[in-house]
Amino acid sequence: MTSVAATESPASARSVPAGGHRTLHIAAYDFGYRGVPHHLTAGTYRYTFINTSADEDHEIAFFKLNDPRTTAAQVQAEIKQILDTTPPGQAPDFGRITLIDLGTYQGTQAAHGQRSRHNTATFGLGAYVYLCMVPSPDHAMDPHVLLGMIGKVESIR
Ligand SMILES: [Cu+2]
Repeated sequence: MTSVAATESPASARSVPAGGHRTLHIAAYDFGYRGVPHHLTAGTYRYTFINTSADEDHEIAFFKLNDPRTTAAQVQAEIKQILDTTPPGQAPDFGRITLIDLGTYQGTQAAHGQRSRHNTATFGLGAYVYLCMVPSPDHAMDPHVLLGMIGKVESIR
C-alpha cells in the first residue's frame, strides 16, 4: 500500500512518526524554508536550524496566530502594510500587528554559510506562522518575510 504513504509529504512523515521522536530538521535558504510540516502533533519539539545561504543570515521566528484560519499570506500582507506606512527614517512599529500574538515568539537565528543552531519549540493547539525578519541588503533592506520566508503550521491533537 505504498500509494497511501505517498500521499503524505516527506516532511510530515519524517517529522511526526507515530510514537517516535519529536524532532524537526529545518533549513533556511534564499528565500524560504524546508522541513516544517503543514501539520504536527501539539507538543514540544527539538529542532535543528541550518542556514544554507552563502551570504544572507536567516532566522526562524514562530508566532501563534490569533485566529487559526489566518493564512501566511495575510500575515505577510499585514507586515508589508506596516512597513509601507512607516515614515522614512523611522523604525516600523510591529506592535501594531493584529494577526499574530507577539508574546508567543519562539525562534533562533543562524548566520550564512551552513551555520546551524539547536533549539526547542512548543506548539499548543492552534496554528502558527514562522518567518524571517532579517533585512536583505540586495532587496532594499526588505525583511526576508516579504521575499517569501513565511509559512504556516497547524498544531493538532
Ligand atoms: Cu532570512
